[in-house]
Amino acid sequence: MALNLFQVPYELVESLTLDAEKQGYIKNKRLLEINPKGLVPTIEIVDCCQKDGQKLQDGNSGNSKVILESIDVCDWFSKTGNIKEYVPGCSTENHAGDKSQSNVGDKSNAGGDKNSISIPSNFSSPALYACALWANRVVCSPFYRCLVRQDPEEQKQAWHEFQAGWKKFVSLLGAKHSDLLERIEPVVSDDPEKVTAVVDSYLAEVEKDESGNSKEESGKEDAVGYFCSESTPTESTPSSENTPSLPNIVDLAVFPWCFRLYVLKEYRDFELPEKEPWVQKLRKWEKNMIKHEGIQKTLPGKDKLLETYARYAKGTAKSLVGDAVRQGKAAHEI
Ligand SMILES: N[C@@H](CCC(=O)N[C@@H](CS)C(=O)NCC(=O)O)C(=O)O
Repeated sequence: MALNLFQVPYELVESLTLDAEKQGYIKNKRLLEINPKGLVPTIEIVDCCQKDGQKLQDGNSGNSKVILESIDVCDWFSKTGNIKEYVPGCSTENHAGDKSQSNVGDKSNAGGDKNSISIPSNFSSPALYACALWANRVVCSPFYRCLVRQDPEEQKQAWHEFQAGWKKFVSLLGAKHSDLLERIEPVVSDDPEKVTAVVDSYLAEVEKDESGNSKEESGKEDAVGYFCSESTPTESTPSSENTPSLPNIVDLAVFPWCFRLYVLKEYRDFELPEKEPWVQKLRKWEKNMIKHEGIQKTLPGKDKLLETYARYAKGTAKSLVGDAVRQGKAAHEI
């Protein structure tokens, strides 16, 4: 998603192929060389350019740099500021929203001058990164537990946690919550529990402030915002004039688990209470996320996803994630 959103040219290498029993994966040899866990996404930047005279090796071999973990990939991009300094063939213009996507996914076009790859400074920060890890814990991990665990009581418990995670995320949409990031900053490199505690105490204050004032922001169709940040672009905002506001690292971290909600309906008959205001807000956020062409392009076909998750739902999937969750670990711990 981040690569598409910022129009970073890349070559997609499908690295997980189903085995003959269709339960486990045959993993690409190069993937296992650069990421012994064999998890995707794994990004390899070959022929890395120099930055301030220093090659970006970071323990990786030669001139290539490897980045593991989806959240770290997003964070790395934001740290580079301007990708062109690192990725061969990138152009030098300023960021131009997410209008033209012509070279995405097509290495042969890498080098086109039309595309510009400068990452907005508010895409990630130490506090947002910590929040992305938090969001991943409260949303992604319960999703896998709903699906992989076979005990109906455990599934229900996980569904309860999954909804609670989403409810918290939704409560933190919009620029008015940017204060939270200041509170997170002092605990970013600490125990993740501290980040959770700061988020929860902030949410308790928000709830207290808002009690008695339960009116939803009706009428402000697109004013939902992103995680702790400003509103999304509306249909009427011409993206050619201003750089439209983009989702940040936290929005990207959780979006796949919103898009996959129908999987839980299909296999567990779990459904969000669509009429509740927080779910409506979540759906508006989802709609705004999908408005970005770069995000749209990453969406897998719904039937394909159902097929992929069927073996997780039956508890037969042989994969690092499937095995870990079956053994009682959280998906974010692998
Ligand atoms: N924490 C990792 C998780 C990645 C992950 O779970 N990837 C799955 C596909 S979405 C995978 O590679 N599965 C193969 C396996 O479990 O063996 C991240 O966010 O990048």
